[in-house]
Amino acid sequence: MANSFTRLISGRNRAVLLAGLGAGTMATGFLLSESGSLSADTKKKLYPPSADYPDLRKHNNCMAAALTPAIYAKLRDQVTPNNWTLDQCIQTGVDNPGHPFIKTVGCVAGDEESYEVFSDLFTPVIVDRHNGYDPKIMKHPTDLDASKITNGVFDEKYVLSSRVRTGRSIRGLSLPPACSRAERREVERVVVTALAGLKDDLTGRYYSLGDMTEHEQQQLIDVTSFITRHVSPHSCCQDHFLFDKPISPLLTSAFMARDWPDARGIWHNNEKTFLIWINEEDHTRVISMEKGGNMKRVFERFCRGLKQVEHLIQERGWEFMWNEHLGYILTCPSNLGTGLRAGVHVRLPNLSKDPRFSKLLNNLRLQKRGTGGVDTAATGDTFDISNNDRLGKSEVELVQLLIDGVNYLIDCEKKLEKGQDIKVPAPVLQFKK
Ligand SMILES: *[C@@H]1O[C@H](CO)[C@@H](O)[C@H](O)[C@H]1NC(C)=O
Ligand SMILES: CC(=O)N[C@H]1CO[C@H](CO)[C@@H](O)[C@@H]1O
Repeated sequence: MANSFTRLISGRNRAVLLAGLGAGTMATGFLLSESGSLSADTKKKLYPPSADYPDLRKHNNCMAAALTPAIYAKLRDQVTPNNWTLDQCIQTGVDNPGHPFIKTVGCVAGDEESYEVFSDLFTPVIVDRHNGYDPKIMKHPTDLDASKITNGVFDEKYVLSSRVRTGRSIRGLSLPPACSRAERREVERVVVTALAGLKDDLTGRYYSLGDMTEHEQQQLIDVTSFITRHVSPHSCCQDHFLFDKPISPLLTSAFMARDWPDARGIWHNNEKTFLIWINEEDHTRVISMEKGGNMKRVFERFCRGLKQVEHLIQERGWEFMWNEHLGYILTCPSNLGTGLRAGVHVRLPNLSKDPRFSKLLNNLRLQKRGTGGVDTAATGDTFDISNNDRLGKSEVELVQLLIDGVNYLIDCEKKLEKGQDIKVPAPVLQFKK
């Protein structure tokens, strides 16, 4: 009796069931009805993949563009070592068709191995999302040497604040869509223990979301409101408010809001210029930021902090998820590679009214968002300008690209102020030949 059941069920439920069986056979029926995934797995096998294929006819996302009945048939019954499935990867993209003009990503990884086991789906998604970067043949460069940056201090008449963020995942633990409560708490423990070893200007402390007092919350809102977070419509990865349980269907359909706020929190240094969010959309999100235009200093602190954090977790026997084709492994395929978004808040009242603004940003491989939320993008004078790419270029290259691009935008703004004409530059190449 026990054998025929246990063969059908996944690891986590299996442990519960076996424990239950020890308590007596009467427990079996009870545990079966409690175990959602047991019935789901059992039922699924009764139907062929063609009968399970999702209806994607109205969808505009990379997953829907890449998935075919043949890929689905091949992958539906595969699992990663953590028993994560293709259907769990794509649920967010099935439930959220996207917008006719805004192509979302439409899938997430549950663990590092998802990218390998389901590569027939993830590879075309990555090629599509990362402008032709083919992870089967191309190699991703990593470079965290901030001394290579040139012209990294902006004119503060225009640039109000500077930020660099990325994510890092702890190898061996499931990613936020798939992690158990125990794994999530282990991520928090590993990272918070390591962060306690940061020294000098990086010394700081951790605030657990569940344990925070209202006073601490308000203080942190003051800190984080400066990061200004908004919804990026382009991916499942959004910068959102820390203190609220995520309500975006892109995230909830990716199972990322479970157990909120258990094992979530934010760490920051005493100067509030180096921050790490734990167990939000990624195991960690690492942010270096300050007011003003000194992007070089922000990037220098970012690189130094990241290297120290990596060293500290390695001392305790852990490491970041990384490989030479995908770079740093994160939950959303759109963040693979560097995971890096370097951005400034910059005032461009004249240029932003010029019809060439979008083309200019496009050719410089920059992206714009409003600074007070998505709605302000069309009307405000101040924009959050950041690098568009994540994969195939190194951290140094992407930050330099942002710096050169923003300096170019500021030059254009100055020219327009004087009534002079501006030029749209030639498109920046995506990958090195
Ligand atoms: C995955 O499922 C298999 C088969 O039910 C089970 O033997 C294994 O322990 C599970 N692995 C994990 C990590 O839960
Ligand atoms: C040419 C032009 O549009 N100039 C404007 C640039 O922005 C400043 C500040 O908003 C305006 O005062 C100018 O009229």
